[in-house]
Amino acid sequence: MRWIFAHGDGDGVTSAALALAAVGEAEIFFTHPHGLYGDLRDNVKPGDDVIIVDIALNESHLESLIDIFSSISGKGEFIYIDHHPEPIGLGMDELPGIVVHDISACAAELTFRFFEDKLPWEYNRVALYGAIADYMADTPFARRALEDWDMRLIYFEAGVLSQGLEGSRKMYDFKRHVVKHLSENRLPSALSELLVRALIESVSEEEMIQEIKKSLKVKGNVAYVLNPSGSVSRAATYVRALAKTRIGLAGEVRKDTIIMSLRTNDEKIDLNLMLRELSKETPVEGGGHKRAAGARVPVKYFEEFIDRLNEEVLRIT
Ligand SMILES: [Mn+2]
Repeated sequence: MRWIFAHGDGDGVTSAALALAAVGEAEIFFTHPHGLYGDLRDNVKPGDDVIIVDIALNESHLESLIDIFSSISGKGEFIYIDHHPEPIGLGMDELPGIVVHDISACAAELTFRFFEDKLPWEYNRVALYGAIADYMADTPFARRALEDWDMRLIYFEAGVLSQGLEGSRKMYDFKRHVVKHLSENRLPSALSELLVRALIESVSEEEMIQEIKKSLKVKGNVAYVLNPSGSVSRAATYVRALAKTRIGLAGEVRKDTIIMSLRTNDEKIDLNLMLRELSKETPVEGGGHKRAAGARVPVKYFEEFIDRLNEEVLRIT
């Protein structure tokens, strides 16, 4: 059996579609850094082939992950493709199996380039949708690929895909259907359910912006909003822009944990590094990219967490 483990966002879905188109058949499983270890352990049987795309490696599960990667790659084919910064204290060349790791491009671009000899050139537009979804369309590959198409069509389709997926967060069967659809290089807008979800998502995003204006809070250099009506990753961007702070944070309270997205547009701030450092000494689990990251923080630690972020901002700037 062959598995593709992927993130459920635009970059993850397009990466999975490209990998599926290249290998022909596979079970698609959506996961995230926090769940990767458990999902591999509970699903992969000895001898299975595994491709992982667009999933960062978490500090907290690192040793178990390396063990399970070794046991998978000992009996089957194991390919890990990712673009998130590597975990502190691990060189990516220490990982077993085939590792494609580059933080300068999105996972869909890396996946397309890795499987390029197995894919018709027209699949470069699937990689472009992923690149646009992950705000990483300004790479030499993406600029060149865009020359093969009309930019406005590609951006429209990438927008339908990103908005549509944002509006179908936990609908894994639907997302598997999207992967299959894209693996045939069919247009996102040709999938009517995706198109309708994209339209609904855009309207509710507009409503959410109005709502954030009223409910945002500012503490030092951090503006935040809890339980926005839409996606926390979008809300984090809007809360920062509306409050004109250096960091925007939006979180969803789930029992005693806040699951959040953080965004900055400040060149000097590296959110991934800040969160990974905090993960080592506080009950925070988080990471991602320099400008865009995610974290899980206990509710009772939230206020102190905001203070720690503010201290870090003051320390580095
Ligand atoms: Mn990505």
